[in-house]
Amino acid sequence: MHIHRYERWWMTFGIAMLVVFLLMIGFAAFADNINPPSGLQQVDPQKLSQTPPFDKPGLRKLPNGTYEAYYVAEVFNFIPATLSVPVGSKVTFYVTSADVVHGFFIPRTDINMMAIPGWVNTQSHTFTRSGDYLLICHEYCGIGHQNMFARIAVH
Ligand SMILES: [Cu+2]
Repeated sequence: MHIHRYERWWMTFGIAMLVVFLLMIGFAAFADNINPPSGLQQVDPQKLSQTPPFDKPGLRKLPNGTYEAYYVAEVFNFIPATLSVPVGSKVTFYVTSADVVHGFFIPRTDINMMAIPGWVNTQSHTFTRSGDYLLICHEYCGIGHQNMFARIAVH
């Protein structure tokens, strides 16, 4: 089979780039220790209403002054719908879903997770700027997806 010289160059280039990108991902994962956020804790989505802390979702203040926020995502709400914390607060978010896969995204922060039934995802953020933050679902979850949001007041 004859392969044109330019075709061979492009194939070599394409395969070489694939190898380079795989090495970069491997380097980031193992040498730089960059991993997807948690997702190691499991919970029964059928029994969230009886499983602490998701039986009473909301904000907890820890003795060290930081906060933990427990969220349940369900079609088409976040529970709690509103939250308020003082400026400068470090908040660790714990999120799970009661039904289907939802998104958990707070623009202007680095909080960007999936809410997956059966799993608890975790990310932390320190709110250094005051304002009203929107928490939105950014994974299409059904007919009311565009109305799925909550608010976080930082003052
Ligand atoms: Cu959604």
